[in-house]
Amino acid sequence: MSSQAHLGDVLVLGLGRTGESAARYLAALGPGRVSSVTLYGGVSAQAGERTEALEGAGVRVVCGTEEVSGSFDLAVASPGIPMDSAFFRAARDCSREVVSEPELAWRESPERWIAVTGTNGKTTTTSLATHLLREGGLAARSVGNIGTPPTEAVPDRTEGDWLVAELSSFQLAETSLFHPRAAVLLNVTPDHLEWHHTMEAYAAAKERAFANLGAGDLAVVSVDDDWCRAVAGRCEARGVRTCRLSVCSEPDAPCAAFLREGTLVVRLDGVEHELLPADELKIFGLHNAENALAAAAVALEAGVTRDDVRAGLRSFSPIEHRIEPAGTVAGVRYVNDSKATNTDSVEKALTAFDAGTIVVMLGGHDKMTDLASLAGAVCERCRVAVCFGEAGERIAGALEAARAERGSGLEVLRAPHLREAFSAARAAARPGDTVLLSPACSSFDEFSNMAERGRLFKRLVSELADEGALS
Ligand code: UMA
Repeated sequence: MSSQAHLGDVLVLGLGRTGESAARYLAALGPGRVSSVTLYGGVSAQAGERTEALEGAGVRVVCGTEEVSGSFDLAVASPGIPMDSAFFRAARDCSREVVSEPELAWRESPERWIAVTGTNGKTTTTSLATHLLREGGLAARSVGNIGTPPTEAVPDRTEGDWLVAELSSFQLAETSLFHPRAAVLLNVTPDHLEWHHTMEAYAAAKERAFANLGAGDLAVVSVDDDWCRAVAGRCEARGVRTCRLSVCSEPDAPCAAFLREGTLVVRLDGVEHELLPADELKIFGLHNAENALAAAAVALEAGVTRDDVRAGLRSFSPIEHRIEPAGTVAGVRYVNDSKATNTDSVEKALTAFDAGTIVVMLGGHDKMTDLASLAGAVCERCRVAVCFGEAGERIAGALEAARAERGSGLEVLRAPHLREAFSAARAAARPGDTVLLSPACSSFDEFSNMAERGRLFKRLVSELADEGALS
């Protein structure tokens, strides 16, 4: 299933999941396709079992430096390494071309890719699209930012299977030939500005998913925010079949995905597929109806029948750490939304619960994003906010300012870390309330990643349930 171009001397940057997978994939191609594979792990990378295993597979590994030397035909960069970093620049200076790992995987095996991007909702949409394809009897695998580097999936591909790739702006920024059969853009709101510096650069990276789409492909693009609407317009102007995605209106276009009186409807080339009422989905909130519409559109495009799409939409459960029900104790519902690492994601999560019944837990590593819009939404929808971690004080300050401005009754509490924040939230919650961990921050001040933070939250809920059972 792979192309036969000779790749020459290849450089791999980064020793995380991406770098390891790319290096292994390349080394396994053998001398017929690759002359050499060199991996630079960066300053923080250290020699150990992983590097020994890679060396055993034929990869030359260099750790502890960002000063790349040599001459390479191709470099494959890990997404976490910013394009303007000294490490990336050093690699670019000695390579004929630098690509991201999904671009390499696509070049090797370009058939039947679906790309999903956007600031929020990517993971849910990717998982749901994979689920719907499988419901329709097609082999499908989720890859990319969701966790499995695409090069890990390429060698196992079988005839007729699909790769549904969740792609971050980092991964898309270094694509050039990438050409999926369908691509989804859910939304563009401020995030990762420390990597891209400007919203224009961030949005342009996301738009790269559509750069090579043609008339026979399908672009599924939200028209509910300005950045995305502009992308939809540009796709249409180029003659790309564009499915206008909206949960606010019914787009007047031959391809569209929207809600009609609360029911999910996808129209492809003028043919309407009425799916099911949004309140029959197990994933809550308007943004999840949008994710479901996008996933349904690409599944129908791939040939899944309306009945199978319907059945799959009905059976799909929330994914871990994304508005994930974590249990109800003493009449209080606990919800783990640890994956909400930016303000827009939290604002969306808040719409999934009744206003005035939410005790929200906010905080973590401070990304220094603007908090005005979040603070307004929290005042509008929450009864209590517990602010914790490195960003806790800044968030509490923003909430108090918004409260004074709006005259809202929001109670603002402070706690040093997640554990204490959980205790404060539990104490403040009344039966019928929802305690929602939707932190608006990354987790790195206290945890290795957002999954660890979400797991601690869930453990605290189950300890509470156990205490309740004993008392
Ligand atoms: N490194 C440096 N300098 C840097 C950054 C990284 O030297 O400034 C090197 C180090 O060797 C480090 C390695 O690169 O060990 C790590 O590479 P990486 O940060 O690109 O991480 P990977 O382990 O390869 O994981 C990446 C994605 N990570 C990022 O984009 C930061 C994972 O997304 C993805 O699941 C994985 O590839 C497989 O495709 C995670 C993520 O946080 C979930 N994504 C961001 C998000 O969702 O907000 C975009």
